[in-house]
Amino acid sequence: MNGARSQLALISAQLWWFLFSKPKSQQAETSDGIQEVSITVDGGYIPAIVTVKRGLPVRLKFMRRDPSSCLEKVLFPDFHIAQDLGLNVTTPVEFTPQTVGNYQFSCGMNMFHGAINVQHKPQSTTGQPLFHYWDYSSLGLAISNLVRGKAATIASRTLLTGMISIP
Ligand SMILES: [Cu+2]
Repeated sequence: MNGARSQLALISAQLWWFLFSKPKSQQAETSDGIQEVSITVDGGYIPAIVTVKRGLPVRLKFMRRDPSSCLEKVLFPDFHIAQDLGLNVTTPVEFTPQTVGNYQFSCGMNMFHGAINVQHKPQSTTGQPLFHYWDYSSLGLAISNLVRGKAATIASRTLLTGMISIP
């Protein structure tokens, strides 16, 4: 059963990812009422996911180290921001998210991506939450694959039984 084996491998990979991978997420630090995060632009955005609180100004400090023109612009469509990033300088991008949600940003060509995760409650300073929303979606995917894999196994078994019982 090659299909079942590859299905199992996929599920294992997803479970492994769910349990052990650390999302490259960073929580903004608030000083003087502004939530600040430094983002390095180098072959993408580091960190690519920034967690902030709703209703407080956000200042993302982009330090572009990547000379490729691909990353010379950063777009925040939800906040109507298109910002040019100078090479080897820090360029601030500021906005105040009023609604809880996940807001994507990208390079000018929509090739590299990041996201601002706007949360409702103030974050505890003692540590990151254990699981994030994308972990749940990943677990959901793994479970749905597991269920689909089971269903496929049952279906093929039923089919096989049916074929054998036919004289
Ligand atoms: Cu690009």
